[in-house]
Amino acid sequence: MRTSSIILISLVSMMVLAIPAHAWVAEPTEETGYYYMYDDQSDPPFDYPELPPLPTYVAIWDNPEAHKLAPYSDTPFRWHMPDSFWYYGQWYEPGDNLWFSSDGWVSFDPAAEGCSFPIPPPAIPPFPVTDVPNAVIAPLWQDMNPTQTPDPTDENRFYYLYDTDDKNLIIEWYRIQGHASTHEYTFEVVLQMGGQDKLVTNRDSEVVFSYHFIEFLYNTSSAGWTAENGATGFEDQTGTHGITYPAENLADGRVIRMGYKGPYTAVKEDGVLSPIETLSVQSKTEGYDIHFSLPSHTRVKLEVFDVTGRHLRTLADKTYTAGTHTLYWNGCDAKGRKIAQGVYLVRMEAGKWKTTRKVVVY
Ligand SMILES: [Ca+2]
Ligand SMILES: [Ca+2]
Repeated sequence: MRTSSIILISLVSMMVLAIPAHAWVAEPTEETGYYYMYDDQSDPPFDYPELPPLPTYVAIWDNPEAHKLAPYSDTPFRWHMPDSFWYYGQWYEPGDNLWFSSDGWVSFDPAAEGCSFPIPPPAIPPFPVTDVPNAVIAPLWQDMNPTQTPDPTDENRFYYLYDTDDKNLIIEWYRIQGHASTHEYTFEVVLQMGGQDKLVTNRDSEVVFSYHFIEFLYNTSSAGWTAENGATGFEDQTGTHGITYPAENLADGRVIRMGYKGPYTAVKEDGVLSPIETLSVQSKTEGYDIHFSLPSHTRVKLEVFDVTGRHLRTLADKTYTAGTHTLYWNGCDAKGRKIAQGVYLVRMEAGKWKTTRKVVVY
């Protein structure tokens, strides 16, 4: 009896140990630059908004539409962004660059051009790292060596694919080898782009939420997944805020997601949000409420256009005080006629900022 109790207790302990305690959430705080991270769907980081399920690993190295990156050196590849991405309170827009490194990271920082970003293991520092480049997103920062095997092999290479429909950028390091060993690692980073459509403001809960996700996906490591494999994490544009993910929690099939959630009211001239991030159009039974916030006294022009660019009405053209404002639009054009069903654009010019929101009239 006593023996079986001990066996039972041992089994329970083993089961507890066998269930990976990976749920790891960093609540959006000043310290983390409002990013959060989680890797376990059963433990979402907050109630609002609903998040799509975590993706699963989809290899791209054998996809004929994927680009194989060359030359096979540590010189980062400069990619011109086709769509916008919101990262640590900054917009990166079409035509801006994102650099991909064979060493398991990407960066928005122009200092990444030609940068080898040293400090290889075993001196793996946690993120953030003030050394340039900054704005680094690293699924597995290690001193990889993709020159160890000659082309045309597909292994020990990295690839990227931009899905224009889903606006997903996928970068895969495929059986990439560590510099100091023959260990191979296969993993991905996915950036969900999509411009302002992916930015949501919710006045009720007073948050701004961005669906510009960053996802790290892990496939296999011939060395297993240990803290010695490299650094996993991301940092802001100054390299002073960031999050390190405990590398010993990585595993085959693990997915980590990061996104943005910040307070709606955090509107500062030099701070997190500009008026363009706060503009929202809320449909009412009759007409629309247009909300926006200003960091200071600002001249604001709000106009309605149809999708062909035809001007229908000026809703406002005056100076507003700092703070949050709501403007009602009855859904009529300048002559007081109800506008027809269709898609319209509300354009705001607020000081140096310009932005538009789509409005669907039913
Ligand atoms: Ca840095
Ligand atoms: Ca390297």
